[in-house]
Amino acid sequence: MNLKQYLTERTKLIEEVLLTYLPTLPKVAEQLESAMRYSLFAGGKRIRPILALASAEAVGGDPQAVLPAACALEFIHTYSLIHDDLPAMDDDDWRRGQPTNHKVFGEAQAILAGDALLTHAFAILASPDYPVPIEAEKALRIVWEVADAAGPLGMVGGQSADISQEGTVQEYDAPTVLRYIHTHKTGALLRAAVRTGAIIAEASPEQLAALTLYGENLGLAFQICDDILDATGDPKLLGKPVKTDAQHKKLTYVTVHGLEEAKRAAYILADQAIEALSDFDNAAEPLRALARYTVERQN
Ligand code: GRG
Repeated sequence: MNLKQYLTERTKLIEEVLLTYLPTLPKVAEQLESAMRYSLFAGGKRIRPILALASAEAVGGDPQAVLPAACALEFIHTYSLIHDDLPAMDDDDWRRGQPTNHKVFGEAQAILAGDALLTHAFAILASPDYPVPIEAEKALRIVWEVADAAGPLGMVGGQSADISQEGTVQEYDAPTVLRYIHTHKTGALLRAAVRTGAIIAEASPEQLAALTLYGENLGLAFQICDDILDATGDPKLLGKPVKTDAQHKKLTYVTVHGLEEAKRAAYILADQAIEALSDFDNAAEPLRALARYTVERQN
């Protein structure tokens, strides 16, 4: 399959729908709308929504039915990046080749933009205006899946662990802590993307288990590649400075296991993700191609 064309088409579709979910605010709150729009349309790869759509496709579902959940995941991802860049967290000035949200709108509006994107994601998920009707019970299950992945048992827990271990690595069992950080900070939302697509598309329990395994392996591979790119990537392609993990004394796969082992682990995990789909037919080809792309990407 032509992954480049697939990604272009999917990105276009997702961006059209994302725009419809961006709330229009009155003039007094226009700063908030602008700050939300700025980061939502700053050139992200849209991996999480694309995974949700591809997962639905893999079980013969209608990608249209997944679009609200896919967009909600991108809202949450965007909030996490805005907050992660704040001075209180990573204090980054650049993301995706552009000044970070707080550099343009100030810290207060950046915090609020993150808050608004997170909260609005759940308004999208719980809205009665689904383009393809969805049963209330299924909608509630999706809300739970996303909340669980984004909150203290998922991404926020992982981010907290990541911040609290900075510079204190010797006090912990580094590989175990690293695994917790990776599976929670990054893995949980990617796993949820794959699962929500599958659940909305009525995957069987066996299909859901296989797709969950795919999502877990992909999530780990994705974060290990992020660590590799921070250590060795091209800042022009990444749109942000590199080697910041070392500056922040972050625990990364590269610092804990070394660069060669990180590359090896990423490829093994991508292979395991693909292997998890062995009972799926050609409809899962986009997911297989996405696993390969995850470990070959340059940004
Ligand atoms: C602030 C609650 C909170 C969480 C932050 C996402 C995150 C957790 C931190 C960002 C820093 C980082 C490197 C996280 C790992 C996840 C990751 C690789 C994020 C970047 O995702 P991409 O590559 O980003 O999908 P784009 O720019 O393509 O949208």
